[in-house]
Amino acid sequence: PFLTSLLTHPTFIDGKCWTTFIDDTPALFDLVSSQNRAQKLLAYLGSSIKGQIGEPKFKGDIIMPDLFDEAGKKLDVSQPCQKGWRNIIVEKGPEAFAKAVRANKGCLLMDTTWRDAHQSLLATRVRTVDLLNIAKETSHAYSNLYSLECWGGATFDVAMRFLYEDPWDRLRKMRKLIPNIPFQMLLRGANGVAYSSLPDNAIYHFCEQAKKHGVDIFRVFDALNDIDQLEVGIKAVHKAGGVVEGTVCYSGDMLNPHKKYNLEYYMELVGKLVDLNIHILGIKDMAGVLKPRAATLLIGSIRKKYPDLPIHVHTHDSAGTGVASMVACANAGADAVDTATDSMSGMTSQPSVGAVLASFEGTEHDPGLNVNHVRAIDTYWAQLRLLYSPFEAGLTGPDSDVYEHEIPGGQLTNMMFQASQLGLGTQWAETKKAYEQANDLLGDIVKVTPTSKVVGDLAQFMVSNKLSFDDVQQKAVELDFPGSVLEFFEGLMGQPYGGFPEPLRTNALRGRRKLDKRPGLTLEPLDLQKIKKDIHTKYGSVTECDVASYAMYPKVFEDYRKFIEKFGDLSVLPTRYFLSKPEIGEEFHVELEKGKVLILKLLAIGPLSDTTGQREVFYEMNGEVRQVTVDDNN
Ligand code: 3PY
Ligand code: ZN
Repeated sequence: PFLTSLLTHPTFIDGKCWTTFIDDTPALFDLVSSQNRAQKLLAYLGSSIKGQIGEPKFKGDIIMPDLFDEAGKKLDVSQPCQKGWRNIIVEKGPEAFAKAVRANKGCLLMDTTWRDAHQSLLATRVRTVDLLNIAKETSHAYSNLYSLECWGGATFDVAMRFLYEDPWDRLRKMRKLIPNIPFQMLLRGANGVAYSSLPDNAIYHFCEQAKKHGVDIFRVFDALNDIDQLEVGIKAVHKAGGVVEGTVCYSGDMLNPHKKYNLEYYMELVGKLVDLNIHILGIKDMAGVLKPRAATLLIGSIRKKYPDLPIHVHTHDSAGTGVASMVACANAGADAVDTATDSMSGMTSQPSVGAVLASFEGTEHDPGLNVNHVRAIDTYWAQLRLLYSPFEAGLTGPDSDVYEHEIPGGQLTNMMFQASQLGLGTQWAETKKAYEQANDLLGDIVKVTPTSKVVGDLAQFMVSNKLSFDDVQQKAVELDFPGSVLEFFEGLMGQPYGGFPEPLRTNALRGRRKLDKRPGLTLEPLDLQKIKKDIHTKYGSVTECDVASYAMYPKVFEDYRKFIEKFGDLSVLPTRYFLSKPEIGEEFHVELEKGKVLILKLLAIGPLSDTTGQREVFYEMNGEVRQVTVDDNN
């Protein structure tokens, strides 16, 4: 390609080449690099010939919404909106922001569409390009949001593992297009965005990068509400200068006097969080089990004891009571609640923004959003939901059984998806029952990533081995428990409230260690300088963000870097072609970078060779025929 680039350069053709022409003409290399990128892209497109991901239900061009002002004049959204709550954070800092939120009359909203909603409905698969395409409009339509939840949780690992994207790149690009709305992320306390505890220095380093590259508000939780684990994340966010939303995970049913987690438990935990100087209190109802009357009692009690503490409530709409619960929270004194755009809401996701706005209409809770703008943005998401249809779990309605099994929203969708893929539809009821029993066996623990996985793994283990509650207790010494269950019993996820169940823990561990303090105290600090050097040696370039990614997910990060070495940056590829193959003869465009557009057409797919396991795929690229050899086995 370099030779072609040189031989076709106008200066070369004119015979006016000078000796340093190559050195003085970096555009030659640009061309080489775009040709390389184009070839890598074709290789990826060729590999999708197998159609390994799935056919979206939506295939046309996405129609972008227009926003209109009160007088019916079209709003100019060519530039991002500059007005919003983030200005207070930037100009005056987290304390001033917390005060302003508390002083605000209405009940503000956080939009979860960019994180939890797609994590809970579409296996976290929404790609950066589809977020960026609606970013400027969102900055205008949602300018009065408390925050836009758009990072952390599962998005971090899924971005690299399944979307072949750099989560940091996503963060920086979103930030550029939405300067006015606070960005919120979900931080799993001492686990960062990973599934088990990391050395403290990795958490501090991660939070520093996250704040630097665009996160404003950090919702810090721990999957067992273990205050020592929470403290690590909270201190790291304080140090980084972020807004600390210290969070209580709500579990069980505090209205039921026989249940473990009662009002007293929650009030004590809130007290401990307040002592850690949190700016905002988060109440995280990850399974959607906070019934309206419980919401009134819980939020009302916190409000009474801590009149100055801003309260932000999160729920999932699994049973269908999400809107009623959020209204109850607002009535009881919550300052902000979570919703998702209508077409990405409901069931395992958050309650719909349209329904909450309608419920707040004419009350003192007005969140200050323009309903028409909110609905206009939803027309975009309705199309995206169809575009991502291969990741739908096939939920058909609410599930009030959640009050018994307490499976968190995202996990419920995942488990259903797996059950339907395995053709275990009939075993689904059994799996839910087993989940409930597994939770009881483990001591009725708080269930959210990563402890929800422990309960889910034990439930599946019980179903597939036909083990009853009593069987597990009686045969524990001889059972090969799933790894996550053993890690939990070892204490690698922190200490559960009320302690570990005995003798099950001892019988299952069979001599393995038992931690009685937070795991971080026994972990050696990561050598971040060495990680940086190693990445540089292996891949030629490295940033502090890469180091943070590696610290969270060493293997996933390395696989991602190898993948992009082979196929290049796929973030430029429209989602339709990222997910599935084009039709023969279908023309489509890919903008490699501003002004460098590839016009592509799939011409033909050759037969599979028995001897090599490969096939030839033919494309037309900017008018020229290109051929790629595709390995059908990778
Ligand atoms: C996560 O940790 O990713 C969650 O969404 C927990 O609710
Ligand atoms: Zn959630």
